[in-house]
This record gives sequence, C-alpha cells and structure tokens, in this order.
Amino acid sequence: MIDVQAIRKDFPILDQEVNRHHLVYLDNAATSQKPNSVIDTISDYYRRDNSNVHRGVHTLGTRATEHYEDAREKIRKFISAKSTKEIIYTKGTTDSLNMIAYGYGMANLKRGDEIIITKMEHHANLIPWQQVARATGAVLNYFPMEPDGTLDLDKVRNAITERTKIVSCTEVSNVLGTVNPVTKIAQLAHEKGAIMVVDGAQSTPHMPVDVQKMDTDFFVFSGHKMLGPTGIGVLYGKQNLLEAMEPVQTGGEMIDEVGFHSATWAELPWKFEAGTPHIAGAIGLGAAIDYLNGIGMDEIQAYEKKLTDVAYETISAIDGVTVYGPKSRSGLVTFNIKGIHPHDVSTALDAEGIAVRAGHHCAQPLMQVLKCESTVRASFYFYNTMDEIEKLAKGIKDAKEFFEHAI
Ligand code: C6P
Repeated sequence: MIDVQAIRKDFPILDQEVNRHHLVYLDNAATSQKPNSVIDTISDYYRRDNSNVHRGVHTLGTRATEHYEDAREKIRKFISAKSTKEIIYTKGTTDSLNMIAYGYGMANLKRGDEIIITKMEHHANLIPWQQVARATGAVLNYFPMEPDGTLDLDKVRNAITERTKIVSCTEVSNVLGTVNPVTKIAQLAHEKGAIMVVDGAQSTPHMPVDVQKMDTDFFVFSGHKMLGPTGIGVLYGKQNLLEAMEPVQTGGEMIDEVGFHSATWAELPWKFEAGTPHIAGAIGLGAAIDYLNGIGMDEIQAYEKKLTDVAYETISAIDGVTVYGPKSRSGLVTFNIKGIHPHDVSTALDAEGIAVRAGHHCAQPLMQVLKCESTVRASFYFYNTMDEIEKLAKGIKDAKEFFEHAI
C-alpha cells in the first residue's frame, strides 16, 4: 500500500505555495520531481567522491568508478537485462534513439527497406527515422491507429512485411496514455525478420519493465522522468547487436588502442560512452532506482491506475471537455475545453497553483490526427493524491466558467 503522505515528505519541492496556493504538480510526464535521497546522493558525490571514472587509480577515482558502475548494475536489474554490457549511459531518450537510428539504422538500411513507427510517437522517435530514411533511401511508414488511440494487432501484423527492417514504437504515449502491446509487436516484427525498438520514456517510470520478456532489441528511457536527474538516460541493446554496431561517437574513454592512423574500441558498454560521462547523473539515477524499488513498481502502477481512472472519469464528465485517448491508459489525461485555448487553460490552472502542460507535447503529427494544434495534459506520479485530482477537476471547471463569461 502506498502511504502517499509519507512519500510526499521525501519530495521537498512539493511543499511550497505557487500563486498563493499549495503546489499541485501534474506535469510528471515532462519531468518528475526528485526525492531527498536522490538530491543527497548527488550532493554527497560532489562533496566526497568527485573524480573522473575509469582513469585515475587514486582513491577518489576508484570510488567514483565503483559508484558509477554500481548504478549500471541497478539499472540492469531494474529492466531485467542479461548483462551490464547491454546498458549504455546516454543523455536521455532522445540521445538513445538518435544513437540507434544513426548507429544501427544508417549501417543496416538500404533503398527500398522500410521502417515502421506509430502515429503517436514523440518527435524523438520520429525525426531520427525521417533523417535516416532520407539518407539511406529507406521508406518510413506508420501503423494505422484506431479512433481511440490504440493499435489493432491484426493491422500491425498486416503492415509488417519482408521489407520491414525496423519497427519502433513507444510503450506508453506521452499524449494519449495508450499502453501499446510492445511484446506482441516485437514478436510480429521478429517473425518477419525486423528488429524492434521500444521507447520506454513514459513506461519505465510507471510500470515494471522486463526487456528479456519483451524480447525487444533496443529499449530506451530517461532518468529525469523517474526521479533521477536530467541529462542521463539509458540505451539498452541486445549484446550481439551492440557488438556489431560501430560507435556513434568517438574520442576518449571508448577506445582500446589508438595509433596514428587507426584505433580499436573498448568492450561493451564503454564502446558507446565517449568522453567524460555524466557521473553524478548515473549515480543519481541509481539512487532513484533504489527509491522506486523501495516502493515497488507494481504498487506504483496500481496506485497510479486509481488516480488516473478517477481523473479520466471526472474530467470526461465535464461538459464541453474532450479527453483524447483510450479509457484504459497509463497515468495521464490529455484534453481540450471547447472554445478555450490550451495555453489559457494552463495559465488559469497555474493561477491556482496547478502545473500542467499545454502544447503539442512534441507530437505534432499526432495533433494532426486529433485535429487540433495543441492540448492540455495533466500527468501523474505516485506522490500525487486524490485531493489533487479533485483540485484539478475544480480548476478545469473554474477555468471554463471564467473564459465562457469572458467571451
Ligand atoms: N516527453 C513530455 O512532456 P527526453 O527529452 O530525451 O528525456 O525524452 C524524449 C521523449 C521521448 N519519448 C517519449 C514518449 C517522451 O514522452 C519523451 C519526452 C516529454 O511529454 C518532454 S517533450
């Protein structure tokens, strides 16, 4: 059972007033807040252990390296990867997806090959594929999407052909909250000889992840959406694929031997980690994983489901409000109020201390499908309360009334 009041005490930022109201932070899909344990771990690292990793043999260098590599092992366990060789530190989901597109896609695609993604992808899982398709002559196609923002597996099966070489799909949509059946999609991709890439930016913070059960070839996520710091993320790849891939960036740290005219690469995972990494970020992400494990991902998922179900029902019931996406969803609700610009709704909510995101959410093609330019999105985490959902619903009603009278 989640003791939300006890949990909230671990997050100092939540205890503040914004515009003379107690802060209600509902922009967790953009970035999550950080518990004391993560803040302290990062601060302790800089106070006591700060040094470069894998270089000096002095005590601080050894400590920093141990903490950095311990965090990698925590990440491996958290997503059930086979080996830490498969866990590459990156700057975040965007960086990881670019590494796959440029490192794997560029080397393996040729004219006439096909990449298939969904219409609900974040730009990070879309533009790199557009660029790689343009450079290689491959074609970028999309799975059809159902009117409620889900995928139909029969249509997915029919869309994948022998020409398909890469299927890339978000596990959870950052706009619709749709939870895509990525394990089944990976199976369908493999049946036709394609590889599977899963964007786990919005799933890893909210539900258990097992990359071996999922049998995905690549899986990516960001630390900052799961209590960790910004600027750190993960690229998981199956070892055989990573072994075969050339490094995307070269320089210090990622080499074995260097001569005047050639060089050989370090073993996995360091082959893909050129330059001084975000050491404090990696260690902070390790502390974030400790915190999440202390609560339990099953518990987190179950608690957020309750919050989300209530939010979905309450907001959908407000007259003039359109909620986008399926009823069964991960922890967010995206909506529009008829005749009121999403930025106005967000500004009105902010005046009541409620932080939500308004905009296209880095998913402009999806906005075309939804036939709008932007939306309002409230996104939850396990430190949110039912009381906050009520405040959100009241805030939406108040905003609606205010703008209707102003028009
Ligand atoms: N979505 C949102 O408010 P980065 O920025 O690299 O950490 O993550 C990119 C990314 C990739 N895929 C999905 C599904 C995402 O949701 C995001 C980040 C944030 O929705 C910021 S745009």
